[in-house]
Amino acid sequence: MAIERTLSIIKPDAVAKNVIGQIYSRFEAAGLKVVAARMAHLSRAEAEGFYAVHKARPFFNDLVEFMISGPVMIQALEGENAIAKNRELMGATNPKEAAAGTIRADFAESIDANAVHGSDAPETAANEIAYFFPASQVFSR
Ligand code: RTP
Ligand code: MG
Repeated sequence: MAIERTLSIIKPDAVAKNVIGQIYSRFEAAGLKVVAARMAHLSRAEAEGFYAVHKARPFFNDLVEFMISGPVMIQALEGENAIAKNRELMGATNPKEAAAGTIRADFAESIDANAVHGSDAPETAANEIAYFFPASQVFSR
C-alpha cells in the first residue's frame, strides 16, 4: 500500500478540551507519523481560504466562525494509506453518526464543533499541506 501524507487539524473545540495528546496517541497507535505541526489561531482570511471549496454551502459562515473561535493544532500525518486511515480514525462528520471509538464519537459535540479535520483525497491533501507548511517544514521519516 502507498505511503501517503494527509493534513489534519485539531479544531478549536478539541484544543479547548485539552485532548491534543489523546488525539496524537490515536494517530501514533494507527501507524501515522506527525511529520509537520504547528499551533495557530487562524485569521478569517486563512479559514475562508482553507474551506474555499465549501464557499457556496449554507454552513460556510458558521464553519469559518467556528474555525476562528480559538487556536487549532495543525499537522501533516504520514503513513500507509494515511488519508483513508485518518478519516477512519476521525469517524463521520456528524458525531451522532460516528462509529464508537472514533475521535468524533469520543470528543466531538456537534456537526460544527466536530473536533478534527482530515483531507479527503490525495490532491486535496497535497494542497492543504502546502497551504499551511512550506516544504522545508515537513519532515518525512
Ligand atoms: P472536514 O473537512 O472538517 O474534515 O470534515 P468532513 O470532510 O467530514 O466534512 P465536509 O463535508 O468537508 O464539511 C466540512 C465541515 O463543515 C461542517 N459541516 N456542517 N451543518 C452541516 O450540514 C455541515 N456539513 C458540514 C462540519 O464541521 C465539517 O467538518
Ligand atoms: Mg472535508
